Parts: sequence; structure tokens; C-alpha cells
Amino acid sequence: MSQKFLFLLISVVLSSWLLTACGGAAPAQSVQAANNGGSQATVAASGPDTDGDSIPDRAEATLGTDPNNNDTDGDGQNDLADAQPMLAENPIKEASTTVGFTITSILVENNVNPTGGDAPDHLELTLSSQSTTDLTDFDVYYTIKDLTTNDTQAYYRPLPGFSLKPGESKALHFDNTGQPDHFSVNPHSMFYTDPNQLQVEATLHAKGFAPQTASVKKDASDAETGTD
Ligand SMILES: [Ca+2]
Ligand SMILES: [Ca+2]
Ligand SMILES: [Ca+2]
Repeated sequence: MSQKFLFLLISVVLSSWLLTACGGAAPAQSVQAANNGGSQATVAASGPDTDGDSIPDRAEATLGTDPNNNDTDGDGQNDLADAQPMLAENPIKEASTTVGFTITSILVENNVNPTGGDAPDHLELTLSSQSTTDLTDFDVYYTIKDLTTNDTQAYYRPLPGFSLKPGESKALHFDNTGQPDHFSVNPHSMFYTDPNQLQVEATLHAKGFAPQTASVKKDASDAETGTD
């Protein structure tokens, strides 16, 4: 674990503990756990930990990690053990040079809600099959780069259930709506929290076929919560 991340982790967990020790309101889940016979001191100090990675949800918000994923960047290392939990190496190694599909569009939607207010954006790619067989076993590696500071985050994840039939064209979405062909993202990633102009680059891969890469710029805007 890097010293910088370790210091931040200790700071936020300690702050969480001090808040509780000094009379701050314990989260409802902590109270319920204590009432069920759990150790109130331990449970209340840590607070809810939805993904079970030993980092409380409210600490994950401070750290920028995903409270619903114990391996935010998908590199196989748990958030607590990962020196750089939002910076995965690209694990996609594909020997095939056969083009099975192309990326026909990559979009960053600057969404608004029905009343015109800001709503969490999402990333959308459209894939078009060039194959005579079904394409399955997709995975994605994508990077988010701040074009002002050059800070970068990188994520990897398999895309279970996503497939393309011969001749088919289909959209692939990255957000937390939970709809079919929508795949979850870190709600605290730079995509939502960084107001500077960003460059997003995505490499899509289907097992046995050449990876395809596309990129898009996300305009500078107000930071969002990315909670939907
Ligand atoms: Ca957690
Ligand atoms: Ca996590
Ligand atoms: Ca990790």
C-alpha cells in the first residue's frame, strides 16, 4: 500500500472513529447491529461497509473508492490492500488480430433531470459485429485522464451477459442504473467528481478477437455525485 493512500485511509477511519467517540450520530445500520448483539464500539466506529472490504462506506467516499465494490479498479487486489485502488494495469492480452467487431460510437452524455437539473452522466459505446459467429466473453479496460492535471484513473471489468450476434449492433452503457447492458462504475471516480475536461479511453475485447479502442472528451463541468 502506498504511504499516501495509507495515510489517507488511516486519517478517514480515525476521523470516523473520533466522530463516533465524541458523540456523532452512529449510522442506523450500526445501531441495528449493536442491538442484535454485535460489539457496539467496533461496529459503530467502522460504520456500514456495504462491500465488506473493511473500508467503511463514508471513508470510501473520501478515498474515492467504490462503496459497492471491494476491488474498485478490478485488478484483483482488494481496496484495502491495493496501493493504487483506482489505477489498474491493462490485463487484456489477446493474440488474435481478427476483427470481430468495431466501435461505431463513443459518447459521454451530459445528462439533465426532467426539471433541468444536473444528473449523473454516463459513458455509452455502440459496437457493431463484423463476425459470422456470436461474440461473447467481453471485457473492458478504460482510463479517465484529467487533461489539466494529467491525473489518471484506470479500471478493468468483465462484461458478463453482453454478447453480439452476427450483424448485430448494440449499445453498451457504463452507469449505476442496473438496467440490461448497463455495467456499474465507481460513483466516486474522476468521471463524476473531477470538474476539469477529461479524456476517456475504452478498450473493448471479446475473447478470441482483436481488442478495439475508442476515446472521447468529457467537457469541463460542475462535479457530480454519480449516485444513481
Ligand atoms: Ca467498503
Ligand atoms: Ca470498496
Ligand atoms: Ca484493486
